Amino acid sequence: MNAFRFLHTADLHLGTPFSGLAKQLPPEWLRRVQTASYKVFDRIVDIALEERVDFVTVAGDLFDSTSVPMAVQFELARGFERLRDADIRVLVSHGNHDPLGRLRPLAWPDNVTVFATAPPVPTPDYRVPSTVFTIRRTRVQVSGFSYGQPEIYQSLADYFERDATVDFALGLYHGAVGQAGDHANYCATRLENLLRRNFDFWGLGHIHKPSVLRAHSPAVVYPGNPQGRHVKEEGERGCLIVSVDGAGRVEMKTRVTGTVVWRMLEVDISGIDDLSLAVHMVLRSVREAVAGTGAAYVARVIVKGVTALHRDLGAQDEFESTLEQELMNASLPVLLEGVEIKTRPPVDIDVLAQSSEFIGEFLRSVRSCRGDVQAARRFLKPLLGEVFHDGYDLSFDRLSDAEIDELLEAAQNLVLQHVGEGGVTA
Ligand SMILES: [Mn+2]
Repeated sequence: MNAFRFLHTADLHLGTPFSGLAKQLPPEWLRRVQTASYKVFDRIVDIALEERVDFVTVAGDLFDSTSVPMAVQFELARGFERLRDADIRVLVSHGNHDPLGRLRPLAWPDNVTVFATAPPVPTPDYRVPSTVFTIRRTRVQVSGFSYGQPEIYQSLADYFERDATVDFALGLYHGAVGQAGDHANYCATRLENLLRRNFDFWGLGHIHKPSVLRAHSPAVVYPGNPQGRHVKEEGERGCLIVSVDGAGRVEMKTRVTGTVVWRMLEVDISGIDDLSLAVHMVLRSVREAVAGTGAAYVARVIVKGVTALHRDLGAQDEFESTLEQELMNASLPVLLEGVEIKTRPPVDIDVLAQSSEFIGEFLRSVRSCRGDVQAARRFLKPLLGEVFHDGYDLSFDRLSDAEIDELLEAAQNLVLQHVGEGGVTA
């Protein structure tokens, strides 16, 4: 076989409305983030042309939803045309966000292959659709399926079949391989199930955090979404350039695509008892995080540590606007998305916990909850049921163990802030 290369991406979520950010970001930054997301396919096309790849694969969630603005569909078509003009074919599978058949009818140029939908419950004779093409006398198979509805739970790994005549077989799989983390368990399967199919490369989609589940023979990779959409999708984002040599060996590199980078910055101010030093430390950590990449950043700053400033920082809004002002003065390309204060006052919690007053009882119950997450859930659910009502993202039961622990710590810190004031004494 001869060497070739391709670009793999997934989870572009074109047309994402960023409804949650409208309140948090000033209008010009909201526009910047929106543009970054709408234009991400353009940057991917630029990279494909620059890297002279032979084809491009997309493993689902090209669109954020089936009701994206029509203009977004046309913009995508223009990107496909630029690839067609460079003789680059595109292989697309649709995911849970953009199930096939629910989108407006708009024909793509003829360099684009869209994989047909998989039945939600396949019959034993079902096979995932494949297309085979030749690049400089090398026969390449790409197999993939589209979602025809927003939810498919069954693993489809066993329905991939290698064509015996090809030099290289590539599978596109939009779903949860191994641990799904925060993502829904769609098409949940295990790495072993994919490995059994004797393919040479698995281009995954669905999980937005980039991760290499296996580096070679075969490589199994989540490229991550090429543009983060909120602070939990932090860090530089990109697409994968995969080079295959004459022996079928795979080499991967990431090309950065995101122009707005989200950052979660933890700053430990333990022992600092002067506000200007605290602000200085935050600024230094921001400066280090954004050094020399040319991207625009949106950062959430988390201030932690044991400090006598704990009570002063309790006026979070004031600290946030001060930081905003100081960041602006330092002319760093950073917008503050928010500030979380997770400091603790320099008090001896062990001593306080022995108190027979409210504070002792409070600290003891926090401690016992933190030692037993099931007990914590039983204790907190009736108290927080009103706050975390049963919406998709807001239900109490969807909180992870780590989030429960964070809540408990935040409650403890809030109460400790008032130690020494009237009513809360050791
Ligand atoms: Mn997705």
